Amino acid sequence: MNTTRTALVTGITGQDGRHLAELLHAEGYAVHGLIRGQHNPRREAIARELPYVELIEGDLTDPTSIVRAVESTRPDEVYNLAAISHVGYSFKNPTLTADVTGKGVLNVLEAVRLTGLAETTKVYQASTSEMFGGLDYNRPGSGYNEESLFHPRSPYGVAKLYGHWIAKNYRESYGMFISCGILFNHEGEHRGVEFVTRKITHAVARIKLGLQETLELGDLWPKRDWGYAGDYVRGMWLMLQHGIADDFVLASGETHSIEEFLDLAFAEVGIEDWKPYVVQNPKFMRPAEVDILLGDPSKAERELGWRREVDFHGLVSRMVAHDLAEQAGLNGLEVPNAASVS
Ligand code: NAP
Ligand code: F7E
Repeated sequence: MNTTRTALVTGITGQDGRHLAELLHAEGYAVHGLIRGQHNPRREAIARELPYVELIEGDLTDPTSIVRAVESTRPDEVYNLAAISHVGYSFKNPTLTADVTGKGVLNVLEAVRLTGLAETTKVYQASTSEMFGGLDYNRPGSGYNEESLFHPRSPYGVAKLYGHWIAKNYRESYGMFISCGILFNHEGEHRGVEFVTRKITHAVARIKLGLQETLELGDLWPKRDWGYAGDYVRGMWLMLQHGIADDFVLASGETHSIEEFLDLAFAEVGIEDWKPYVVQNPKFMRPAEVDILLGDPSKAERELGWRREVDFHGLVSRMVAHDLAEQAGLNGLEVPNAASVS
């Protein structure tokens, strides 16, 4: 009898998809990854770096393709990570964001139901701290938890809130095992360069190597609760191994401003004063901002035994080291040591 467990991961080409595929493979799963588009530029990288992943074509906005993906793989676990996930982009493309990040969740849940797998297949839904919004009236001093009020501040946050509630509704209506991870920001070497942390570490590496002169950013005062993506995908997996389907916050329990991130990132390459290198550009500011996010992960720690291993300093340090090595390699340069500041 074949006892290998099967997982279907949407968003396989994204940051979390890559970390999660590694974890699931190490845990002995057969991993299937949903990939979209006629020619996805990330297909080759996935095939090279994650050769054990079976890629299956589909788009979250195309229900038929999702039914086909679920039917052909009959997964024990579905991890729905696919989304338009960039908050700034969601303001410019709100309809697409609603279709993918919101209604796409319904397409996944319906696919599981229509293929007769509602009683056996477990589903993870990627919910987000962006659903809270960081406003004074709903901001608890000890950090947002599973009971906190929602007040999303972007088309992305609103679409995610629909995904969150439709997932809970299917859990309650049909008894499906669907767990929602309310994850605070998590970053790492696979983070897209359009997100602020990787944009900074990528630029810091290039500035240190003499490949770039300045870094353009938006507002520097917002605060985020940042953790390492590798720690957070373990939490996703733990949610589906738990006895009960539920909602769980994953967070570091600390909050830091973008200025603090800049301090640490530039210090990693020996630059103590980053101000001459950073230019503020309104182009990167948003119509509505989430001022501060701080999460309280005590439920996940207590009930799932989840712990983060990488702290804020460790996160910045590993991202800068990765980008220095990558940029040096790409440009045929030596990796400099931090002390040799130009
Ligand atoms: P990401 O790097 O932006 O990856 C998003 C993935 O979604 C990509 O694989 C992308 O594929 C795929 N996708 C986009 N539109 C699609 C469509 N129409 N059909 C199928 N796939 C589509 O995001 P991430 O950081 O890994 O985050 C994973 C999930 O967690 C997302 O749902 C995100 O919203 C949520 N989340 C992230 C964080 C965080 O801090 N990272 C925190 C809370 C929640 P392409 O390569 O084809 O574009
Ligand atoms: O912005 C500010 C920006 O785009 C963080 C997604 O994974 O986490 C992420 O959403 C902060 C914001 O992440 C730039 O205004 C300044 O205050 O890195 P970000 P995010 O918006 O927090 C949540 C939890 C998700 O669920 C999302 O999917 O940084 N900021 N200057 C900038 N941000 C960007 N991207 N680029 C700038 O130049």
